Formats: sequence, structure tokens, C-alpha cells
Amino acid sequence: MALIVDVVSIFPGMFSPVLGFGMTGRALAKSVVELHITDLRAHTTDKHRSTDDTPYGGGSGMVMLIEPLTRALSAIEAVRGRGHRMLMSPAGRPLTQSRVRELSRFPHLVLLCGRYEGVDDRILDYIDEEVSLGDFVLSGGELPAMVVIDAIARLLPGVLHNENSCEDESFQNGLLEYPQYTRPADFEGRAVPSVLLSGNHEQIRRWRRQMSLLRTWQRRPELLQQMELSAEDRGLLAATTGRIA
Ligand code: 9D3
Repeated sequence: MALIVDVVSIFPGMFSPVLGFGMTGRALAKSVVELHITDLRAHTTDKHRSTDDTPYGGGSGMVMLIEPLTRALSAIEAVRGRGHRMLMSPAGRPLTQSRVRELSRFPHLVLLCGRYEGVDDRILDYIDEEVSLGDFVLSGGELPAMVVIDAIARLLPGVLHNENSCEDESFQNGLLEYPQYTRPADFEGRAVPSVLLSGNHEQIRRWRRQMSLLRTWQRRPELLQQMELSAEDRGLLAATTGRIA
């Protein structure tokens, strides 16, 4: 069963040039994801085909009109059902890998992309959740919608070449990834760590785990705080940070 994804945007042309490549391109080609782009302007009713207007109460910027948005939602519902409706919004809940995993289990997602300074707040009664990518300002919800689609598509069965390479990735296990290398073994005097050329798979496993722990400790200490370290993990980390386990 394919995941159906509807997107509503005033820039419908942004999506296929980006999503047509790589893993999302493969998901679309294999019909693992069924993507439907709705041009919001097709659901406007005035002669100027307006999708926004000035805010009540004054102030700078424009606000997206609720009517074209809810008309687009109704048109989608009439054809493919209601779906799980998500508004891309800087005021939303920040996306996490665990939420991405949950979203990948819905049969039908409807992503609304805002532009301008925001959307008429009454839209909240017509959607199921607001999703943000984090605390930085973009010019619209289109890139976030594509990020959501990319993050979900790569989890769906039949999209990844190597189904296992999803398993031990960073965030899946709560740690940052260990450093990786490929040829040459020496590049401008920078040698690949010798353990990786040793053929000792138990030593390699321990070294990789240790590097994951060290990098997380150095760069994302809050991730370590949240997790329960095994006795081996505490030993490996202590041995490389010089702190006691
Ligand atoms: C003046 C206050 N601004 C909020 C920080 C208004 C505003 C700016 C930019 C409202 C919307 C936008 C467009 N951004 C998105 O639609 C958006 C977004 C983002 O800007 N950052 C992170 N995640 C997202 S999801 C959608």
C-alpha cells in the first residue's frame, strides 16, 4: 500500500524538480509514494486569484486567506479522503526522527505550505498538527514539506537499497554517527585510523561505538543526557574523555 501525500502550495512547481531525484525520486518511480500537488490558486474565488490579504488589526506583512486553503482541503478530501493534515509552520512542534517514524505509518498525509507572514489562525480548526523544522526563519513551508516527505519516504519498505543501513544510523540509536573513511588509506598525510584496516571486527565495533559516544559527548551532550548508557558504553566513553565512568 503506497503512502499518499497531498501537498497544497502556491508554488506547485517547486516539488517535482527536487523530489524527482535520489531516494524520493525512487519512491515516486516505484509508486511507494503517491504524490499529489494542489495549486492553492486553483481554489481562489476572486478575480485576482488572491491567496493572501492584509492582517486585521494592522501590521506589516500579509496573511494567507483561510478560504482557498479549506477549499483545497475539501477538494482533496472528496477524492482521496481526509488524510492526516499537517500545517508547515514555524510555530509548530519541531520535527524529530521519532515523529518521522510515526508519520511514516499514516496511509495519507496532507501537507499545507504557508507563505507570507503566516496563515489565518482559524486554519487550526481544520488541521491535525503544526510541524516546524526548528528555530530559524524560512520564506515558506514548501522546503519543510519536502523535508518531511524525504524523511518519511526513505523509511518506507522498498525505497532504501540496503534495508539495514537505516538501522544503525545516527538518531535511530540516539547517538551521532562514527567517522567513516574510504580510499585512499592516506590522503595528503591524513591516514585512516589503523584499527579500520586491522580486520579485527570486534575491535572495529568497539572503536566505532567509542567514536559515536565521543562525538556525541563533544557535539551534542544533551543527547547523551537523555539516554541510558550500558556499562560498556560508560567504559568506552571514560577511556576516551579521560573522565571516570
Ligand atoms: C514574524 C514572525 N515570523 C515567524 C518566525 C512569521 C513567519 C515567518 C516565516 C511565518 C512564516 C514563515 C514561513 N516559514 C514557514 O512557513 C515554515 C518554517 C520556518 O520558517 N522555519 C522552520 N520550520 C518551518 S515550517 C514552515
